[in-house]
Amino acid sequence: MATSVKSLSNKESKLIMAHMYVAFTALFVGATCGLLQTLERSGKFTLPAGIGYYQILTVHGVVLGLVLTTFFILGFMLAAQSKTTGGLNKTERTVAWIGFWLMLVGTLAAATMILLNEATVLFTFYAPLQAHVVFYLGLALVIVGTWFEGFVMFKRHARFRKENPGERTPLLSYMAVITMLMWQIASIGVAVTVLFQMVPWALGWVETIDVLLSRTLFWYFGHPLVYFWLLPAYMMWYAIMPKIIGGKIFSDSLARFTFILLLLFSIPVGFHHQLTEPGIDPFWKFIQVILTMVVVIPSMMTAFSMFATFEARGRELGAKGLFGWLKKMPWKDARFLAPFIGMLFFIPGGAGGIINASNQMNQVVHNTIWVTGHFHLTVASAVMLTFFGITYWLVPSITGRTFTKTMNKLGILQTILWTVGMLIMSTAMHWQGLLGGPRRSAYSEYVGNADTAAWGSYQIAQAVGGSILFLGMIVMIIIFVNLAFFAPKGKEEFPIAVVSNKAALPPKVFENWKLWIGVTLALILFAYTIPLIDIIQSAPPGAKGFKFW
Ligand code: HAS
Ligand code: CU
Repeated sequence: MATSVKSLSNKESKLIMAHMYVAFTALFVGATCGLLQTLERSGKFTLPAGIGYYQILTVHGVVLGLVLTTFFILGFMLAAQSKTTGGLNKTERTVAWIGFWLMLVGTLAAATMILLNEATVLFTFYAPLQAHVVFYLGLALVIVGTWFEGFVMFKRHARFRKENPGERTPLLSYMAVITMLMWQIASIGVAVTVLFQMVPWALGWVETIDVLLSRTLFWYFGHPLVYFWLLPAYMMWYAIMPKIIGGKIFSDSLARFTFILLLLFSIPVGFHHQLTEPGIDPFWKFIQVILTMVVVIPSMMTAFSMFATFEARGRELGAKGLFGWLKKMPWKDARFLAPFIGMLFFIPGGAGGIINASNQMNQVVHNTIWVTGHFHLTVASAVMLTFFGITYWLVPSITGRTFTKTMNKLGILQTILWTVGMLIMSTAMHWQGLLGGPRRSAYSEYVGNADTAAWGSYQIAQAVGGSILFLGMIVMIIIFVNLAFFAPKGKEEFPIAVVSNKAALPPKVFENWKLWIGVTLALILFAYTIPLIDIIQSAPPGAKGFKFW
């Protein structure tokens, strides 16, 4: 049966927990830097020992945006896939371990360079800022490591299909495959700019770099990167949330179709990060903005599915009216509360995204701290609260422990702290952004300017929010350590929901991978070929490397 939950071998549990240890170490380091940033920007605090604001900001972005997410996501997806398909064989496990070690060595190399102040280039490592070559090589290793783990997931899915012909493939495995397909295709872009542009330039083999080309290759990867964070949260919303509220998956086929659309449309949209960048033909910016609006649709479908799931369950329990289901939800269960609040955050987060993608409005918000507010609603709230919710059952079910009532209470407290902290911080960021407050910038005092004087109170609010978030992070670490090492032994459920309509098998074409990869590549070629030719042919003289720190 595709939907039954399988048990994992000890060897596989080790593999998954290895990912989680790195992820939560990253949470601790990254969120601590986050606190320091908000304090510094408040103007009331100066970093000690000559540590630079931008160095801390680089640690924060790289460690949370790239390390925490990637390790958590791969660990979670390996677990979800194994629980539904029946686990990895020895070769698959070995390949996954190779991937893990490549990622870890790459992470440590990049992190060392940042700590040595040799790579203070922020998480987007935009040229012409130039880092130490080891930083770039470290990033490349991380990417290559993820490819190994991605291939393991492809292989595991294919093996399930071969061993169970004609059966519905497990939804979570299907979703993991789509997520990794999107990731592998997208990360080729960043690998190319890192290996062929940045490494030779950082080594001094070439003197200059084509800045626009490198940023374009980065954003070809950068937007799917944010969906690489989001899709695993969607996996939880579609396939696990229904089980936690005692319901069923509203529609398995709709969920799969949503993921197909996300694969097709997440990549050919990178220009919406470059709308203010000169050198890209406005026509192609316009095309990619339209494609951006198309990639919003599967998220709208997700919102619809989630409402349907909640309402169906609510009505089963006797709820009436449009929002009667709200009263029937398990509010006291942290496994529900955290991801549910995540969903609520995603409503303004997504709306903000549509504002960003609208050309004229982008001119107002681009490079202001509004954008920082946007991604703290999306990745740092919607996604992270969902990941915290996942941790509450994932970790104990793997370590053979239980999520006790006390820990559940702490989980509720952590959700409240995160919610309040993020509401204060991200609202202040959005508002200050509308007043022109810059992003990616330390505290600055433009004395005597009436416009900028208004920023101060918002920066204080961000420090207040940041401090509450720091407390939330500490509570989360306490819960994680408890679940990993100290909670009482027992059997924690790995909640996987069943489909409401078992008879309706998903259309066969959904597993036609050649077709979906083909359409994805065709869309990418359509959106990128001509503008890339333009960019390369009319490139201005390249830029020398700069180290401003
Ligand atoms: Fe974004 C910048 C556009 C989604 C992350 N974004 C960023 C950056 C990050 C980021 C990190 O067009 C900064 C990068 C940098 O450093 O420069 N974004 C969008 C659009 C969407 C979007 C159109 N972003 C995300 C997600 C992210 C993320 C997801 C991370 C996880 N973003 C942009 C643009 C920029 C940008 C521009 C560049 C700005 C600039 O100028 O630099 C959309 O995909 C959003 C669609 C989402 C929805 C919401 C659906 C709602 C759901 C919840 C349902 C709730 C329920 C509960 C069921 C339409 C699914 C209901 C219960 C009740 C009681 C009501
Ligand atoms: Cu984007």
